[in-house]
Amino acid sequence: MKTKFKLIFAIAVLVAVVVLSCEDKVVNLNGIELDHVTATVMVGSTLNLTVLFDPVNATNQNVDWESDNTGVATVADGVVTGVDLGTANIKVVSQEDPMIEAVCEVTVLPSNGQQITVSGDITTDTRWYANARYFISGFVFVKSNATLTIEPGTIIKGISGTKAALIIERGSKIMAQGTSTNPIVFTSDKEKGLRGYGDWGGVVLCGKATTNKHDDGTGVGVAEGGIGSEYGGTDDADNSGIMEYVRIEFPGIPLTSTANSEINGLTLYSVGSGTTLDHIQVSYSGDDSYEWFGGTVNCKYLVALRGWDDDYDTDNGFRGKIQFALGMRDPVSADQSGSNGFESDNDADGSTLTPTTAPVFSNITLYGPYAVITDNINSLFKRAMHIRRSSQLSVYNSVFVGWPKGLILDGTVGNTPTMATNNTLQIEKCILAGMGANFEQVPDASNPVTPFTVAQIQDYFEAVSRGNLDNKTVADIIGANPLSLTAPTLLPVAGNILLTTTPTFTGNADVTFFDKTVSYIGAFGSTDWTTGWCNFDPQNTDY
Ligand SMILES: [Ca+2]
Ligand SMILES: [Ca+2]
Ligand SMILES: [Ca+2]
Ligand SMILES: [Ca+2]
Repeated sequence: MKTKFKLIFAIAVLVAVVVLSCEDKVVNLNGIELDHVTATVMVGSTLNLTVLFDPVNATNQNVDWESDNTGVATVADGVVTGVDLGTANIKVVSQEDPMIEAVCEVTVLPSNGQQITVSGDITTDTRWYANARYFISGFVFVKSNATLTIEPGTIIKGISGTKAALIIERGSKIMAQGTSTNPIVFTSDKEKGLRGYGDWGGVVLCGKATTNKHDDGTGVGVAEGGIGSEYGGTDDADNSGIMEYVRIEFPGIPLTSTANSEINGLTLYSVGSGTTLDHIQVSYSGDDSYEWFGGTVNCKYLVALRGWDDDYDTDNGFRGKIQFALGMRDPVSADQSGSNGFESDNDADGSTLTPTTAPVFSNITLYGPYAVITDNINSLFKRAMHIRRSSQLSVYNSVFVGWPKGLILDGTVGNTPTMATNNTLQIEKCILAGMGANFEQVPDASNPVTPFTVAQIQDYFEAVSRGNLDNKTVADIIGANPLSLTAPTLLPVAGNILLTTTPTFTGNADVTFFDKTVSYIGAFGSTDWTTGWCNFDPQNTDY
């Protein structure tokens, strides 16, 4: 051969050898992984999953993709698209060896601003996301031991006209932990300026702690207002979850024409002491702002703004401890049942069934209508404290400002006056300021089982050992300016009697739950704990 052809032949041989040797070196696939084992994607958004081959130079890198729940997420060539809320397993399978596969669990989250309507029962663990808007329609029950977790900053609206309410049943939990700058807000679905009392129902927790209610004869009650969930049991340490930095606005709907058949802003049925409740504001409730029926849950940092009926209502054997609570009333809005700061019954019959209603309050400030204006007060406003029907409510280190009446120890039915006389019911280091009258006799003095006259109540309240005061004015407590309901000044000024009176934590207040290091009377010393998370003008807020 000529030299030129020898060269071409040699190159051809070399190429053939190289090709053959490459074909000999097929690299088998040992396994695959995905770059995520779990991932999230929003509805309508996509997520790219990357396959990691072992070895990286495996010859056959062809794969197939599949989703086990295409209603939640679809996948094509590693691109996952969120379809609806839920989870889907996205699987990638080797075409070389179908036994080689990898899976990513994809959780599909709401898109930003997505409107989600919730109705009926929640029976599995569920999360509500802050970037969505939730709408509650009708009674929504969390049941079957499910936990509802709500992210900080989540806004939930009750759909007006549907009797919307969120009910956490026995054994289930709510985990609603907002923050001081990013609270969770339950509110009306109406536009600002159009919201009102009772636009929706409210939040209801049912627990397994003891109550003297016995609808079934064994210490179990049935929640009122048409809810029908059972409450009560034998576990006073029961845990219904956590609510912190939560606002509940425009709730409290009177559901039927029957008395005592309403939903309050926050209703706590036999909620146990394992539950954490602090930094909660109920505003514009169409019934009581807070009502407890039995149970042992302790609470701190509560606000009742412009409630329709009572600020803090206790019944049926409730005996938790409450420290740092505020109430502010709209002088024009009050309830036919008589709007009180505290209203407390052992039960509706004034029976002596146990456990006895015996909550202990400390560091409470309850502003009545006269703290705001001095005339044209709704005549249905009654007392700062109406303790009746065998209740043994105790209150320490608290101030009550500007109510028509200060205190009534009502013996019309039951033995509440006896409980005061024997000092089971304790009121100490409290101030009544600017009352129309400090004390009130039972309505029908000729009829009460255990009469307790104004003079008797006064003797009880003014006993030197109790350290109470009842000769202060509204101005003594808040200064010359009336209380602003939309931008209240809550801290006492230097030298105010609230700051110069030493609190006491003895008797029924000698319990570990209370912060006994406080040096003041009422809900506030030098720190305004409403800052950042409370809203005193929810009527004019865009949600
Ligand atoms: Ca009520
Ligand atoms: Ca009430
Ligand atoms: Ca009540
Ligand atoms: Ca009432």
